[in-house]
Amino acid sequence: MPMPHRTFAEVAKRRLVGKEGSARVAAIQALLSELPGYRNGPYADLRKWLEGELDRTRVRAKVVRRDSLQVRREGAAQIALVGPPNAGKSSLLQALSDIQIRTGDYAFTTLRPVPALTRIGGVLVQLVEIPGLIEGAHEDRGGGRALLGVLRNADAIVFCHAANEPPAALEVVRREVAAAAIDKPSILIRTKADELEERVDAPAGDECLFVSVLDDASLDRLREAIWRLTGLIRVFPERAGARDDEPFALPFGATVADLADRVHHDLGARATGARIRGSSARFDGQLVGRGHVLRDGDVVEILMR
Ligand SMILES: Nc1nc2c(ncn2[C@@H]2O[C@H](COP(=O)(O)OP(=O)(O)OP(=O)(O)O)[C@@H](O)[C@H]2O)c(=O)[nH]1
Ligand SMILES: [Mg+2]
Repeated sequence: MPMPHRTFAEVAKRRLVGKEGSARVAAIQALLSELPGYRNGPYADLRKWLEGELDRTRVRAKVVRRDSLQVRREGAAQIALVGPPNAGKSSLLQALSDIQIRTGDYAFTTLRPVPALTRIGGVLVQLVEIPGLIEGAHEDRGGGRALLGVLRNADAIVFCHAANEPPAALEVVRREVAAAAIDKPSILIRTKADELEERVDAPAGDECLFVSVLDDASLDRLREAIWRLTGLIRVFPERAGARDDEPFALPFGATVADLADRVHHDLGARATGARIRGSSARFDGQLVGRGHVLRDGDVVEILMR
């Protein structure tokens, strides 16, 4: 008995998320070999889609070699890690996701933007290490213009700076970002906090977080700070009394109708309101209209005509 085609499509998407190049090709080929061989109907459509993905992946692999700076957006938001060389950006990327990346105790270990997906409270967020922003980057020194171009596409920035280094190196990077007229929501983190003999205060006016890849609690705080930076909210639909494990990520200010629309476009028009629990509810099980504004963490049972 083959897997229902809808389930197969879900499984396929899950297995491909975050994969590029040869890993993606291998995953697609494995999926194709598992697909029942019908020549018509939904399985044939899936086969066509997978074969198309195979071609697109191979084309991308070639393009990537020529113009390695493009980063394909994935996940609910794209957050750039920016900072001086050797600040520990790659180490953070590695600690927050399952990619393998070179880290090293010297400058310019990473030469190209590197994306990685991290899961925050059930939502995938894409992190991108932006390497090598040196003085004069906005005038294209060190290929800076293309790197800044990648940064321009991001939704927000995490400035990374080693806690035991003087702030001058970070200032260089910040000046280049400002000179390129890139102005996005950002936070500052002080990395390698485990190397500090005693905790120093953050510069006034900055939201600043001390992080060490050796300290899981600090990484959890960083995840939450990154989530706040996305400006998104996580909302859990509830069906037949059971809460979905995977939340939907919606823009700040989203309503019950917006959630219904995302769950299924059919539902958007049909939703009359919802029964909600969570911080936007005055009490558990409150009945609200379709225009009710949701908050992060709400559990929502959509009611419809
Ligand atoms: N003690 C300690 N060392 C760290 C931490 N994070 C990174 N490092 C070390 O700092 C060095 C630089 O780390 P990377 O992650 O390569 O830094 P990067 O910012 O990606 O550097 P470039 O790609 O060269 O710009 C490596 O030797 C890491 O092992 C940390 O939290 N604690
Ligand atoms: Mg690096």
